[in-house]
Parts: sequence; C-alpha cells; structure tokens
Amino acid sequence: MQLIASLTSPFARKIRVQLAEKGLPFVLVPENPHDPASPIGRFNPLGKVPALVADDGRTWFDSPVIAEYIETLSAAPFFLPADRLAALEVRQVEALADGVTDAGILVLMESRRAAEQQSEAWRARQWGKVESGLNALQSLVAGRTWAVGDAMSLADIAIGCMWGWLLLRFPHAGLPAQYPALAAWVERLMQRPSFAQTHPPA
Ligand SMILES: N[C@@H](CCC(=O)N[C@@H](CS)C(=O)NCC(=O)O)C(=O)O
Repeated sequence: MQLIASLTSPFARKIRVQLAEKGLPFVLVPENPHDPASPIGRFNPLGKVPALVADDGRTWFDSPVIAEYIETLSAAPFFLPADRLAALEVRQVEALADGVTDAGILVLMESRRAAEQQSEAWRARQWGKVESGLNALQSLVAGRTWAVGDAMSLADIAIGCMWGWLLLRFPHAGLPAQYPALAAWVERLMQRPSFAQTHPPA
C-alpha cells in the first residue's frame, strides 16, 4: 500500500495512526498538494491528500473513505463498530472533527491572502465553526475514556489529529486554556506510539 500524504496533513495523519495501530505496513509517499507540479491530481481529481493506492492497484480518497477501506482489510483492532448505527455515530464525530479542521484550514488560507483581500467577516465565521465544534467535542468527551462507545475508534483518531493540527497552525490562539478538558483528554491519546510517531514537523 502507498499513502500519498503531506507530513502536516491532519487528514493523512488519521490514516497513518490507523495503519500504525493495526501494524499494517505501507509506503509513505510525501507530497505537497499545493505545489503546482505535484502529481496528486493523478490519484485524487480534487488534488488533495491523502490518497491511498491499495495493493490491488485501486486508488482511494478522501480520508473517511480510505479509513473505511482499511477497516475491510481484516486487521485488528477495528476502529468502526460492526453495528451500523454505532458506526454512524463514530462517523458523525469524525465528520465534526474533520469539519473543525476544514474551517481552520479556511482561516489559515485567508490569513495567507494579500492583506487587502482578506475578509474579517469570513475569518470570524470560520473561526466560529472551530469554536462551536471544539465546544461540542469537549462536551462529548467529558468524563469519557473514548469519544464513542467503550473502545478506541475513528472518532478518537480524528479528534486527536484535529487537535494536533490546530496547535501546529494556531499556537498562539490559547486553545489548551480555552478547552482544558479536551486538551487533557487528547494528551492521553498523544502518549500512544501511533500518535507520537506521526507528530507533524514544525
Ligand atoms: N476531506 C478531505 C480533506 C483533505 C484536505 O483538505 N487535504 C489538504 C491537506 S490537509 C489538501 O490536500 N489541500 C490541498 C488543496 O486544497 O488544494 C479528506 O478528509 O481527505
């Protein structure tokens, strides 16, 4: 298996954590999707990482689809419950965490535009989604070991990768002080080798 990924992508990190937890071997192909010369469009018409080239030659994107494909490989532990409704609950929390990251990416991209093109209203709208998503996630994990059910799932992986990316890109936003319960909950996840090995480079 080949995973085409940037080392800072939280979406790619979800897959790297999942593969590491299962002990599945793969080749990491580092790619910068923002480089106009990047071949990523050959693997994902949307030009985004991650994309996975499976051993049978099929290509999968985006991260929730790749994660579900990996769950079909019969390699324990499993990160989606067998019960379809319980699995949907996991997927919803994953969508919430991914959505926070998506909104954060829009804030980051806005800040990289020329000053006169930036919109404070747009930035505030997107940051509002980050904050309301983090509030919901903090309430969700309060007093719980795992975000959904009684085992680690894609929900936990997505929350951990989202938080790691927010701290990387918004180090001065004071998020750990604003969301102390969520920060403490994620800190425990970060002790796992799968998260420690995939920490994004500065
Ligand atoms: N929904 C996608 C999001 C992937 C995504 O936004 N990847 C970013 C890197 S973190 C990217 O490749 N951006 C390049 C672009 O938008 O052109 C997933 O879950 O895989």
